[in-house]
Amino acid sequence: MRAYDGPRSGGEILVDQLVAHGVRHVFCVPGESYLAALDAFHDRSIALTVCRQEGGAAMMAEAVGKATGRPGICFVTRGPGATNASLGVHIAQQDSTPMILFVGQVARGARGREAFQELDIRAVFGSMAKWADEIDDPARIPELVSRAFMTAMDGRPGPVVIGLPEDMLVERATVADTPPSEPAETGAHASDVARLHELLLAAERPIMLVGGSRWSHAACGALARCAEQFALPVATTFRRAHLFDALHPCYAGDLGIGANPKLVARIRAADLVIAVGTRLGEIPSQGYSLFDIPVPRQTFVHVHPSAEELGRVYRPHLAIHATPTAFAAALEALPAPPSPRAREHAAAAHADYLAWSEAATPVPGAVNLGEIIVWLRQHLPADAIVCNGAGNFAAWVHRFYRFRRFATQFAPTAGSMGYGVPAAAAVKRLYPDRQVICVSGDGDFLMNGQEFATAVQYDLPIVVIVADNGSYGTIRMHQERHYPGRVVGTNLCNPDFAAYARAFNGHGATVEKTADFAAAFAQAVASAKPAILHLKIETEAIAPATTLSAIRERALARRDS
Ligand SMILES: Cc1ncc(C[n+]2csc(CCOP(=O)(O)OP(=O)(O)O)c2C)c(N)n1
Ligand SMILES: [Mg+2]
Repeated sequence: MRAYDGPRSGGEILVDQLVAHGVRHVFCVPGESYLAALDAFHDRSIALTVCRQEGGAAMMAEAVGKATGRPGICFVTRGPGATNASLGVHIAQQDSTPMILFVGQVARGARGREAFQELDIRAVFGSMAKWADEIDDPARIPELVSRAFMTAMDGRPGPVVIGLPEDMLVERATVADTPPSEPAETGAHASDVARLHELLLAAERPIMLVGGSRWSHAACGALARCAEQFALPVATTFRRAHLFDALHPCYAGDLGIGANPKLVARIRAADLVIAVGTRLGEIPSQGYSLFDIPVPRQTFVHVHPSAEELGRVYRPHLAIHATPTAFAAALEALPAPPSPRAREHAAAAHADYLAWSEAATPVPGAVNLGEIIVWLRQHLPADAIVCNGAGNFAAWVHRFYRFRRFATQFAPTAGSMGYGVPAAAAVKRLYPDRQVICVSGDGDFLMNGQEFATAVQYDLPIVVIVADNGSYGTIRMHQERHYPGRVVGTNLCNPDFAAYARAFNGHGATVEKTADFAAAFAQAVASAKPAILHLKIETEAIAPATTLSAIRERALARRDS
């Protein structure tokens, strides 16, 4: 660490701060507004990944935050760069992910004149970030960067946006670096744990819902052991399936979009619901229908690392202000003689999950995405990472892929299309020895498909599966439900995605039959290049359990009745 070794430029001080905080990767699109910071990366130990669009760069940084629990770092230029990057900031907000976006800004003396590409960072990001500010004095960079790290990680993690006036970055100052910090582990109070213990022992139909961030391998392990001791069914909330081993005898399933109706019924009928780490947003609460607001019918225990989330929507019977890691450790220490009835209850919940996810459902067309996901779950190693963005194609991933380990799933609870490719590139950059798969829709892929070039540039052999149904299928589905037969603004005329891959100097292949997938996947892996497998899916095959025509017919019948 550098300390008082003579004046450094603001750019140097800043990048030295990142080094001091243990940052290994930074994602950027360059801009003339932060040249002095860019220059400082030239001879420092941080790996810089230059991206093709700031939305992609910010999503990569967000994925690093998800993977490590420490802020993912992104650098972009002022107006156009920061507004492109806002996608990743919004994901970090909704997904509770630590992330810091540094934005090159106009010179201090020009501020307020609407100078070239000037952006009011505090105003624009004020409602989206946990903290948005600018650094005006290079001597305060260590202080403010330290605060940015703590703010991004502490309590409920989230994004921080910091503006860097370009003249501040070249000004020199003498200042010491600040050492790195760790977020506070808020622990459960002994009397709350005792109360929870009583509730657990008295409950006949308990269930635990896990989600949010601030988890770790250790926390997931402790929770799994505790679930086993108490014979406590555990469901994961939307896009957090990696928090609990799908083959654990207490796993009750994925509480997301298109959740197993038996799981939803089980939660409705529960006498005790323990929500850990999750804020129970609109999707896991099944459109705010699962629990009464503000007071749930079920005895409701809410465990969250942020005091502000406790009682925000649901008034809990027992509120526990604790991180998942501290809570899981406290829970594991409790004695638990589970009754045979409790064991039966947990076994039934797991059996429901296994039955729901076991075999792919039949769908129209020659390529069944469900069968492909089942094949992947049977053939990928347990530590393989699966990324996706948003669209109906993801329903097959959520239902049929069985996540076994922490941090193997990277998907936006914010539902932002275009997340999968940048997330896959970022995690492959972090973990070059692990297999990284991205499942995309045709619409979803082209929202950030340009980052396939980044995967090629940095030699990141990810396999991207593009489920091409020629449609913004999700919206078409809603359209057929509400305006049957009136298709407008949802059809897509697509490129040859395999040729797209080859044009970028990657590997590309088209899959027209389910049976051809295994060989195509093997070839993609053997190519050792970033690869795209273009699946030709019928538009009709809109969801695992229904078709577009069936949705349309039901809607027409409703209208005519
Ligand atoms: C950035 C962004 N823009 C728009 C939407 C709204 N939206 C949700 S799903 C969807 C269509 C997804 O299409 P595709 O990726 O082809 O997947 P499909 O539903 O066809 O499987 C759209 C437009 C969104 N979620 N995110
Ligand atoms: Mg589509």
